[in-house]
Amino acid sequence: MAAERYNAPEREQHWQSVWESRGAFRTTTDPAKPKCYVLEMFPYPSGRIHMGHVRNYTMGDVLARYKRARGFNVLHPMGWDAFGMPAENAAMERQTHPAKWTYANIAAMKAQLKSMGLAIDWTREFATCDPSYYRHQQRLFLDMYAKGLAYRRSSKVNWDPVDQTVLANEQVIDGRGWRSGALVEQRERLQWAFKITEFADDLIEALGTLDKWPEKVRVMQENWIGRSEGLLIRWALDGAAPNGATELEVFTTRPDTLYGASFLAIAPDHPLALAAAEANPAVAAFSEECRRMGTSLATIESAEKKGIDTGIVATHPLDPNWKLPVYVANFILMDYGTGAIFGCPAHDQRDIEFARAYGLPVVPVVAPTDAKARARAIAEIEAGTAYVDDGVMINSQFMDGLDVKAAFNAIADRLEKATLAGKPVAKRKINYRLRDWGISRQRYWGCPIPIIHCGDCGEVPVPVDQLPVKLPEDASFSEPGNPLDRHPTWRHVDCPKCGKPATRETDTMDTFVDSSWYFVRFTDPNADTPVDQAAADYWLPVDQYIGGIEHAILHLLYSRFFTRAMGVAGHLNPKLKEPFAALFTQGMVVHETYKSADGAWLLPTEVRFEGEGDTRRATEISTGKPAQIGSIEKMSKSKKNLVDPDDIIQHYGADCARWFMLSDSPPERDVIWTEAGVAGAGRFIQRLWRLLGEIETKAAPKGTARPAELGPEAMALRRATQKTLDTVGRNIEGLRFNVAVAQLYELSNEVSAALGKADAGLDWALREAVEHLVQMIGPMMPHLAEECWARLGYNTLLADQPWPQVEGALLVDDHVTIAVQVNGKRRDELTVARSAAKEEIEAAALKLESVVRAIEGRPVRKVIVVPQRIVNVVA
Ligand code: ANZ
Ligand code: ZN
Repeated sequence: MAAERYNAPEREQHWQSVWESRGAFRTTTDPAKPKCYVLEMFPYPSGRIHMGHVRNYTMGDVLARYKRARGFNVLHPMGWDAFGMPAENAAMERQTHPAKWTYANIAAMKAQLKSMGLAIDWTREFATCDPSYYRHQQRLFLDMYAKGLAYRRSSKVNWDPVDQTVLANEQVIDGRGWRSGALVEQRERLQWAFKITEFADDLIEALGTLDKWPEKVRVMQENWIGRSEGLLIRWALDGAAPNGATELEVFTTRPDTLYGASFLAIAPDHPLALAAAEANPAVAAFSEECRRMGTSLATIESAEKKGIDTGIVATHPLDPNWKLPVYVANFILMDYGTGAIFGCPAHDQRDIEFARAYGLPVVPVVAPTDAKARARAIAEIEAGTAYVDDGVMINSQFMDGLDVKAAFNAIADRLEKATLAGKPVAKRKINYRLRDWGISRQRYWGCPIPIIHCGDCGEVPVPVDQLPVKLPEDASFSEPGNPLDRHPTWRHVDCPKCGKPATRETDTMDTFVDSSWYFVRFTDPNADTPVDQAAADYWLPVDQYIGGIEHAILHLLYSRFFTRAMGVAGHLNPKLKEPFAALFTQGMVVHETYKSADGAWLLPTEVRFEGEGDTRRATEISTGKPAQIGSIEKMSKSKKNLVDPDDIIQHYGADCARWFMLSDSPPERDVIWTEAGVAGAGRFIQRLWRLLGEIETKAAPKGTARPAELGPEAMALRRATQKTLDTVGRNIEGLRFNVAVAQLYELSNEVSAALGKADAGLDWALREAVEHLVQMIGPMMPHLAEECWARLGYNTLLADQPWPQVEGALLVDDHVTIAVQVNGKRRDELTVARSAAKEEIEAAALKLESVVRAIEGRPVRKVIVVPQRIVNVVA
């Protein structure tokens, strides 16, 4: 019989429409059933899905389908992270409306995702730009505002003096406005923020409970929050400080190094620096230069350390005769600690660079105990590298010989008792690197902040029954700046409190706000309130969250904050702290790169290949000239090493793409996409399809009762089947998809091999093996599995079938290997049935060639058999 080919693209469409018409993946809240919430990070509707999406959503889908088969009520939703700059840029460039552009992209991407055959409950779909979603976000904002978790404060923005507008960080390119090219200024402006610092400690503490998160993500979060235990130290200033200041407070995590101090430094915006600038034009000019450099951490870290002596003099807290200069310096941030430091060059790299530039003393006060190591450390300090490791104190009077930690405590105790102007010189202080989350954006395509400003009443919340505050549809995008600001009518409203003319807030929310609670909304996307309590209580937390490592910090931290803030604001059970019980960060999809003879990047579809291995050559199809095969890199538009998921799905089918994505590398690692790899997956699909054809004549009919007698071949196949069933299940559960795939390849080989054999009950064992095989590939290649299931004679949906029960008894290997000795000396080993009788084992041992040789013809006096362990022949 000539096997017909499996026509994946055609059959996939068929099964997708069957699932859709039967509502196969619709989910309801059902507290009687155990639940499992599987979520992949929702996409930004850029217009087309890329291979990274294919990988991400395939993984989630395998888990969702598997959990469903295991009897869980599975929530596996999809939506769109739809606000943001690209839509607004498109509007500016192409005279289209951001909404039009966004919804067109959503339609296109939704069709693509559907073609992947994902088991998603599409009835729960929403886009964050739908007023029916952001209306609830505005409600959350108001309730957080009422609890003091949302507030307005003055903070810095990038100001484009030519376009007269605030710029987002990504619109500042090399210090200039992306559009005007003007030098960007830092301006203070009232902006909205969420009080994430309120939970700083808890956000660190609770990381310890997230045992199903990657260690590296927990570390990144911890570093971002950046808790440091230190000391606030007040330094007396000598008489002539410009604003009459008599003291300067610094924050330090290393008070132990106080005897190595050689200068103080303050941020350009520190009040003392501002006063010094007024008195001294050189200080003013320097501060201005710092402001222009910007305040991003990266620029500050990498810039040359520069400063200017203010002429102000401070007195060392432990020695009234020790005077230190106060500098304004470019590496001191105003919004960390107190915006002022004491510099100890020997033990801080920034300080040593600074000290060497300005001829300040460098005195080591910490050193390793080992003499050689100490000499090396001191030599390195002299050469300009700070010593930042642990050690013992030197040159530090009463602290000499103490380790760093003991010295910290000794000096903290002493300074807490000492006084300056009647108050303690120092106090212990915990500082966080984490800042409150500034959410104001001067953009159109975001969620409007529901506040009205009234000349008499100040900030007035928009009454809840007037939500949503909708974006005006008739905005113009032809000019720079915020379209909401210049809209002729939108911002003008009456004050809800006093009725006088007032204005709306025109800032919109950072799009990270939208993605900080979408997973909550999925639990009941139609609720009248932001959250349906019963639904949220049942579904949350998300049991498995899957996404890219690029969201390891902000998105996850903001979501963790929101979960807590929504608890405080009465929208979530306050007992729920953590939104994502388990997190998985998948690797990237990478691909070879190609360049034409004249150095231009080429798409994979623009080159042709000959040969293999060392002789593999590429040719540019259009010119016939040789092309260069470059390194393997993350798929990107700029390097053109892209493969279009649509092409793959149309050519090979979604199952093939899914299978290859899963098979080739562990999911946390990068996967190298190759044409040969996909083609291999395609061949496996056809092989399985042929196998189904072959077993039609060789396997027992559907529903045949298990025969009384099963020969050894039948038993071996049964054991292989059950073992695979067991391990594949556990490997899917553990997200080790590539291992599960390898095991399925193996089982299909065993089935093929068994086709050529004859044994009692083998036809029955074949039927079992193939049915289970089909069920096991179900989560990974769901269309092919449905097709096979039908071919096996079922008219049910495979997607509705429970995962087969493992027969535990068959997992225990029923053979044992035992050692064979002759006169106490090990000579060989023997594999026998676990149930073998003593006589059987004895006979088998005596037949072994190695035993016969060792006996050398002597009579066997005795054979001692310890079942399942050892045989000793005494001769
Ligand atoms: C003296 C000292 C000696 C310091 C030494 C370090 C090493 P973390 O751990 O990140 O909290 N610092 C304090 N405020 C600063 C600011 N606003 N801008 C720039 N640097 C600032 O860092 C705390 C340390 O960073 C503090 O401890 C301070 O320098 C500096 F051998 O004080 B240290
Ligand atoms: Zn008013």
